Amino acid sequence: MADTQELQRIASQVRRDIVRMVHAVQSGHPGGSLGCADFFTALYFHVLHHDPKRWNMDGTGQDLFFLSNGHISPVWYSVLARSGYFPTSELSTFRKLNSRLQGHPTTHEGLPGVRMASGSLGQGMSVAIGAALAKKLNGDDRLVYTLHGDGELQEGQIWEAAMYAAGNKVDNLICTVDVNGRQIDGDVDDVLPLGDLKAKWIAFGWEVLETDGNDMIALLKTLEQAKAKTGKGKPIMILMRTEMGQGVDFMMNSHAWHGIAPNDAQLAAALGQLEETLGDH
Ligand SMILES: Cc1ncc(C[n+]2csc(CCOP(=O)(O)OP(=O)(O)O)c2C)c(N)n1
Ligand SMILES: [Mg+2]
Repeated sequence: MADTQELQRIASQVRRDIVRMVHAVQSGHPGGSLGCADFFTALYFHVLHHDPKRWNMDGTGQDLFFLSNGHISPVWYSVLARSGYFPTSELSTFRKLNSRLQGHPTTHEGLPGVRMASGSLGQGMSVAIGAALAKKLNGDDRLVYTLHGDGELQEGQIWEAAMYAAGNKVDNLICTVDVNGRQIDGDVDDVLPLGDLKAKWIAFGWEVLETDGNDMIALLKTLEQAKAKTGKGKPIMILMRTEMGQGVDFMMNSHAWHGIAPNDAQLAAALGQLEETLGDH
């Protein structure tokens, strides 16, 4: 397991991977990816019980992760490659024809680490609940994790799933939300306000934790607390405050970089702010 300093160094390389991947094909979603780089690094390099070398679709005996906001695939692909699911050289095929690294993840290409197609928002929690219930039926005590966007929470299916999970005591499930306050067209508060998210999840019967999703120490602590709350009859929700574009100054403080690619000069400026720690792909 990596320590905090090592995790921060990995996250810096993951951020470099993200901007380089999106720049190379001039398409993709850097904003949410950069904001979630610390979470993905913590999850894959410290929290998950997983064995990339023995990856299989069922994941019996391993923790599972489902990315519900599939548009932030660059951060996931980088972390999957950096943790050994496939060669980092494959990151340069992102969004190309016939690549296993499609803009929105799919299972069709058989990319190790991906167990669900996503991109159409709102579906991941339902899939994760099914997987969590299957683990219970199989006597498998490993956990199921998800990530959702805050804009994604405007999907009705999320709240059906939320009711179902609490009503059926799916307590081996840790869901997380990237609360960056932004979505594709603007600030969440301007598009469709979510109100008091903590109160909403509590009212739906969930155990709720809040953290700073760009503070590695806080993240690790909260993920540990979440794990300690499993098996007690309630599903768990972690609301993570993040900054869209975190780590690249001109990509922060607005929704502008939700889904656009940097040009050559912007790439150079971004890379100047992100230390190369593990070697570029
Ligand atoms: C069902 C569905 N409706 C609309 C979209 C289009 N869409 C893609 S990303 C996005 C914004 C989602 O906001 P959020 O989850 O907060 O992601 P962020 O912008 O923070 O990365 C939308 C509406 C979609 N992918 N799926
Ligand atoms: Mg958002």
